[in-house]
Amino acid sequence: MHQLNTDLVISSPGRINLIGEHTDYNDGFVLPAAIDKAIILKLGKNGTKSDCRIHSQGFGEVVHIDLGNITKSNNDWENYILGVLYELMLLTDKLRGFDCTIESHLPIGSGVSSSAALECGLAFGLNELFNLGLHKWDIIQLSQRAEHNYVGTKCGIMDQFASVMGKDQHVMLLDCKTLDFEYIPIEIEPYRILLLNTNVKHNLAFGAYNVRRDQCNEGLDIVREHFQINRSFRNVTMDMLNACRSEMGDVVYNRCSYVLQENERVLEAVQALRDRKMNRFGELLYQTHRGLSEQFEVSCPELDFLVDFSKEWKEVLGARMMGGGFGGCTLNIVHRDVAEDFIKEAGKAYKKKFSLELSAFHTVPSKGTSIMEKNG
Ligand code: GAF
Repeated sequence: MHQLNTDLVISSPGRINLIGEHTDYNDGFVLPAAIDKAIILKLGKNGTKSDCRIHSQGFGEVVHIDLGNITKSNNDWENYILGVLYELMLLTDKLRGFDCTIESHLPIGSGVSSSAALECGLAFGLNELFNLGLHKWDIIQLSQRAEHNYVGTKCGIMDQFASVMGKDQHVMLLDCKTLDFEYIPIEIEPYRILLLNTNVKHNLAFGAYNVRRDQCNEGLDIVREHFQINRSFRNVTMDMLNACRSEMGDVVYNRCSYVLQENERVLEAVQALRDRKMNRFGELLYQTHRGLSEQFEVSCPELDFLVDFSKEWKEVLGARMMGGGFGGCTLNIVHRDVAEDFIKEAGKAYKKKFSLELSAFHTVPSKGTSIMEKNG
């Protein structure tokens, strides 16, 4: 293999989301943070006009991409790269050939959004390398478009936002309608944020995400046939939903009522954090999990099992599935004194039930995408 050039090293973190799931693409509220685990991208100009050499250490392969001929690949991870390059080429003519080595410290498919970390890290790094003059919001939004157009997931803005905008020891309350956001210090001693990774990703996940989005839109359209409101979920009330319930049918009604309730929970959770009412904060996480499992139907037996298991521990204030669903991690708020025992016991019970290994990691809210090293 050729020696790849490195002028710049970028760290692009994964994210957690404390509360506010499946609300981002419904103009709602979310409360994410970047985490202390990241994808590292080593980038350098290679002197060519359009030849990009991308080396994924995890997949052990080097792919060549011609900037003059960007088309979708059958290779999933490559589409994240191709999507970002495609979107960048629409915005600028300053991009030239480059080398990139990708080293991931994020568990793939675990719900901490390695995909957004990769997209944003690449866009951020190329912006720096070629002086493209993009702002952070350009990077966030073009990375989201890359995922829509090249990967095919019609994701919201949360993951890309969290990866780029993260701040040490803070979570972020983002209003996905206005894109206003606020940093909120996270002072939860003696509790810890613990992720339990089911190590499963049910293949339903991909299509089901877009289906949920369509169902929410369908509900919104039905409400708008009866009430004069602008096309945003934020203008919908529970009374409106109830008035349209029979027309919507149970499935669409359940999706929409979940979204309205979840938005309220996010705001209440922020207040609980500010008031240091950690017990209430934990209860809200359990409520969210129930909504995701029963109304939004994006959980799975492995996630439900872990959340139920956590309820047997009074030192665990709350737990819920995190991210898009159908696998990945649960997020747990655990007293530091029992964290190790909890991990051990959860691992044993999980293995007994599913014959699968559980992995666990603590996270702390951390800074967003940043430059680790720059040569010259
Ligand atoms: C995935 C998506 F990418 C996010 O935009 C968000 O919708 C999340 O699922 C669910 O809250 O991570």
